[in-house]
Amino acid sequence: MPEPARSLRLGIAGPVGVGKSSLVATICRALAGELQIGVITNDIYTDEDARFLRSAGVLAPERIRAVETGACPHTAIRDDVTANLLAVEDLERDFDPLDLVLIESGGDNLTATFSPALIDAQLFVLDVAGGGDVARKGGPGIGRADLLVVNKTDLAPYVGVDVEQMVADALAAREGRAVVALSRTDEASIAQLKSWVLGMLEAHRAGTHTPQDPGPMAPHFHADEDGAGYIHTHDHDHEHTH
Ligand SMILES: Nc1nc2c(ncn2[C@@H]2O[C@H](COP(=O)(O)OP(=O)(O)OP(=O)(O)O)[C@@H](O)[C@H]2O)c(=O)[nH]1
Ligand SMILES: [Mg+2]
Repeated sequence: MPEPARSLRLGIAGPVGVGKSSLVATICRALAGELQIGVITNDIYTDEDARFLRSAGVLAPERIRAVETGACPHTAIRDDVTANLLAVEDLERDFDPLDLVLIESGGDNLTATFSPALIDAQLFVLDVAGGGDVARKGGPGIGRADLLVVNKTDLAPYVGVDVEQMVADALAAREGRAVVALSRTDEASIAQLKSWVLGMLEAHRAGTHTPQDPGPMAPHFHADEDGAGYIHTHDHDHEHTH
């Protein structure tokens, strides 16, 4: 079967500090020997995540590019993906042929997921330090991202979280979709993550994977400058400002 020219575009979303950049570094470390990889990071005000990844030495520094969103991260991965899409296409052109492009969202909240206009598949990341209950609470990323990662399992004993229970809750919330319990210090868990990425790449190339939209954000409140505010939703396709 002919391989499509385009890379697998893999999004990584999840709340602030759950270990998204570290996970990108882990994937690069595990796969840079066998795949051609590029990385796009999204930060609100800085290019700090791109600098962290360059200094980790897991990829040639020029293969790691930053998009400064200047706004809520979900705006740039869901509502108007233009800046990210241009960055991905530039990378793909400059390093043709790439196998895999990893796009890290800025840390947002439980409702932020990638639009399938930007990515082919997405990971949603939680960490045990955020609390064992979070997986049960659900939301579009937890429920319907292609893979849910329960990260930093090495910290579980220190924060009193039962990882097995958290994974069981996640599996129940996900109706059987994949969950990986991960720690950057646990090689077996890294092997599981690697094999999931390779499986997704194979499905992408074979044309058997259909990108899914995990769903719109829930209606939410925005404050106005005068102290009042308004509730709005994202359950429409057109662009808007925020
Ligand atoms: N113990 C432990 N710490 C981890 C692990 N992965 C990441 N961390 C730490 O968690 C903190 C946050 O990691 P990052 O990778 O920067 O998290 P992030 O989700 O990219 O953060 P933002 O981009 O700011 O939302 C750092 O101090 C990491 O060293 C892990 O597997 N175990
Ligand atoms: Mg980060």
